Amino acid sequence: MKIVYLGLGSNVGDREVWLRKAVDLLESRELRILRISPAYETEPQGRRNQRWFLNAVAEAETELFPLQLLRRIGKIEKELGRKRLAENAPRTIDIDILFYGNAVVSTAALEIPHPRLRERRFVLAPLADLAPELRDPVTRRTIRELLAATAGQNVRRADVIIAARNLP
Ligand code: PH2
Ligand code: MG
Ligand code: MG
Repeated sequence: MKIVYLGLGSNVGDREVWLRKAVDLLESRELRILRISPAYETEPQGRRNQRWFLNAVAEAETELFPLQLLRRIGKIEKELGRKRLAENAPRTIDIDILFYGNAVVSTAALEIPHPRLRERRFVLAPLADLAPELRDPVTRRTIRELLAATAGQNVRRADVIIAARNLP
């Protein structure tokens, strides 16, 4: 069993509904959702002229291997109507593997930890709510330290709760 952190983001339609549906579809015998962070309203990074995102992070326990998890995530994104029109295009749902235990994976299909998480406040703020002392296995910095280095990107706590159906 590995502890994994998944980044969730949506900026199309009813964003909080997409996040809730993603969490419900992720939950399975092989992947148990343990905790969900508060949700954040976040300024789009990269392609700026699009709607703000709703972002959150899920902590889960899984027996799926990284590529199995990636395939499962891809199916869920497809089921929730994600169309890959262009890189960084608006999306109903984006689910990214942020951390997979302490594993470092570097292949063409998959990179773990997520290669851009260290400069993304929209990932680090919700992640720091769950695991501020978690250490990035590559830079050896904690999430708290990485978050402190990303001041300036606009993220605000949103007034919505993305609880999973079956959380204890
Ligand atoms: N995802 C991206 C690119 N830019 N910006 C915000 N605020 N939130 C995201 O989830 C996001 C982004 C690529 O996946
Ligand atoms: Mg992404
Ligand atoms: Mg993605």
